[in-house]
Amino acid sequence: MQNFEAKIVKASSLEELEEIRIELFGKKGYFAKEFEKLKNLPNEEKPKVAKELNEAKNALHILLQSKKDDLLAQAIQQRLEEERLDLSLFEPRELKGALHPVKQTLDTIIEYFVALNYSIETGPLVEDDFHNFEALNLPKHHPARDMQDTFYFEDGKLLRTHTSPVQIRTMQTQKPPIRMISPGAVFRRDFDLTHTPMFHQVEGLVVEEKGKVSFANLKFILEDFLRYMFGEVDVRFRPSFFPFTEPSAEVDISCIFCEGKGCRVCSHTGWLEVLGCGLVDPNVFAAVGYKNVSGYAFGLGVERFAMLLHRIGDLRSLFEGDLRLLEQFR
Ligand code: 2U9
Repeated sequence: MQNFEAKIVKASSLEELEEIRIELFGKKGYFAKEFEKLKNLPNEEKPKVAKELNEAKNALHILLQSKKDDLLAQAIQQRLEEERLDLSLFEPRELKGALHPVKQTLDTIIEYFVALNYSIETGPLVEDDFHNFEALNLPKHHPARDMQDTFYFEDGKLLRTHTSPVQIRTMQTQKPPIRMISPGAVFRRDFDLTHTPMFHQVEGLVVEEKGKVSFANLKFILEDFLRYMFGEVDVRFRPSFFPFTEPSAEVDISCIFCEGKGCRVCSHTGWLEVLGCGLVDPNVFAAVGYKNVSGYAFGLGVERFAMLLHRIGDLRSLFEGDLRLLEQFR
């Protein structure tokens, strides 16, 4: 009996185990023979031996069954190992998407103004002369209207050259107070190292009852915004000119590359120009029929912000769709 137990335990395959089973429980097997022998025993011994035989039979049966379960599990495991699929044939490349750095920058800018309760306004890319130029105090002979700078359609419509027409449309449909930004794509006939025919702007406009907003409010908001975007930079306002604002200013931050000491990026001036702004010209308010109001406005180029924030040296790399650039922004 011991012998059988050892044999079962040592069995290394299902076939071997099956042979042992037949040897034990088959028609001509060990137990069949043993039970057969019972006949020859004296009657008084029969129950005792039969009981012992039955117990041994049951015990071996259980042992055999559990050994069979083990060997089956092993066989399955082995088959899994042997039939394992080599999925590396299908190169497990990361194809996860990412927001384009311009879009990320746009989102960062928008978040600042949304927190200050500015609304986000959008408008058509194809504009008319009135909304893109006339209402913005850009007179008929202004160089910006030149075929050289603007994409015109045959019917006189044009691709907007700034997002300012959105502010005009907003003032035409809403009463003051206005507190809005207009993010979006704009188009100019310009293509060189620092210009692309399409780029993105965010412009802002605040209009209140006359006397309620001043250049000081504009200065405060823009200084705070620029420090939100670029960290602890110095900010300076230089007098400038735009047809739609009076007075106007261009806004510089201390160079974030050399901290104002002077380097190649800031042309050794220590300053980077990042914004234009001003108080809205009265002619613009007149064009939309606003009376007794004052307001301020500003504008920025999103690609320029993205380049400064992410230290991107060449504007064109933002438009080439090269995955090696984009993968760095995941
Ligand atoms: C209305 C009134 C005033 C928007 C303004 C600028 C100054 C400006 C440039 C920055 C870099 C354009 O992207 S850029 O090339 N913008 O300097 N934009 S004030 O003024 C407005 C707009 C709309 C009704």
